[in-house]
Amino acid sequence: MQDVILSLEEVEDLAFRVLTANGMAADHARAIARVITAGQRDECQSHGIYRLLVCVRSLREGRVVGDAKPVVTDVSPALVRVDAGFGFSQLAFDMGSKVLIEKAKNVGIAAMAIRNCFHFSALWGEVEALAAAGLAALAMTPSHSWVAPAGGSKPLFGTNPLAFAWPRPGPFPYVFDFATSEIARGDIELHRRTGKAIPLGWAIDETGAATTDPEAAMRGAMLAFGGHKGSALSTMVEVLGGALIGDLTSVESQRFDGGVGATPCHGELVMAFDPTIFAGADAAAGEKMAEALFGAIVAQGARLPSARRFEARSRSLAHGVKVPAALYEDIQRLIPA
Ligand code: NDP
Ligand code: PYC
Repeated sequence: MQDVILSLEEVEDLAFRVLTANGMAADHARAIARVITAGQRDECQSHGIYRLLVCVRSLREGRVVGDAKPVVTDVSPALVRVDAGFGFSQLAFDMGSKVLIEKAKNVGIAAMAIRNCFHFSALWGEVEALAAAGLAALAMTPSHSWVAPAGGSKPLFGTNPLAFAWPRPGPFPYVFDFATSEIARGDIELHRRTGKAIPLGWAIDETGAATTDPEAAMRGAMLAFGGHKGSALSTMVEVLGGALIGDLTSVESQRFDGGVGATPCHGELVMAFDPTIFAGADAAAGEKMAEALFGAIVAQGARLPSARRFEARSRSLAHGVKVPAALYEDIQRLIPA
């Protein structure tokens, strides 16, 4: 089947129409449509327009509150909490991040705990927004228990993404953003949709044997990236992005889902650091040092994380995005006649 070519405006408009036609309030739909369009624009297929399928399932199953009003609480000089009210996370992030930025610029370091949110998006958009305000940033969130700990064979951790951004001169910050599993769950779902085998090393089946079958992988367990190291980072995401902020771990989020297959519901921790306060008079020297480091990475022929995404962004802004025709048709069908 051919791909369908859409402009970014068409993607955003389609996402908005799909969401509002399924009962989502306009403010949430706008925030989510923006994030989904950014995912498709940056050729993050697992977190672009494909996510509309799960968003709509979550809405139709009555799990997500489509018109939730996030409540922002100023907890302390360095901590803002946002109760997303069991809506999707995007509006809560947009509202809370304004306070987070202000706090980080006053105190030097600040954190935002988003609670009670359904979370499906890639985290790079969030840390990029903080870097655009001149801050370094870290973000992390649990998901559903799909990933076995290193040395184990039963699902326990979420795919638990961890993202970092460092502000740079010019349009693009330094950003990495990865699942602490070998691969995001969304990529396995996309392999299943298109009937493609997954690479060995992503997952094991229910008996604990390595598998290339996406169905068997989804019934079995995904693997943590980097063995015990990814497993430890994933544990950190569970405790900082769950236990610390008074919200659910991935096991609890899975239990809360009750087999519906909705977007995972839990919390998120976002941290921001102001280099001008940390380094003071040495901030400009610190920026130079960081630039020298990035330059030295590239000088070896290696690439910086997000370089692929930023290239995709330029391409999509100029030429629009490709959406597989079968996916496009499935999404069109989400708008009731
Ligand atoms: P990838 O493994 O595709 O990429 C991880 C990071 O590594 C990216 O920053 C990527 O940059 C970079 N990278 C990849 N190859 C290289 C290379 N050769 N040299 C240098 N850097 C490289 O991502 P994942 O599958 O782990 O995660 C995909 C997305 O899924 C993430 O955005 C994550 O936030 C999201 N996610 C969200 C979840 C949620 O609960 N909300 C759960 C799990 C994942 P580039 O993009 O430029 O290739
Ligand atoms: O792709 O692993 C994933 C994922 C989980 C929640 C949102 N994305």
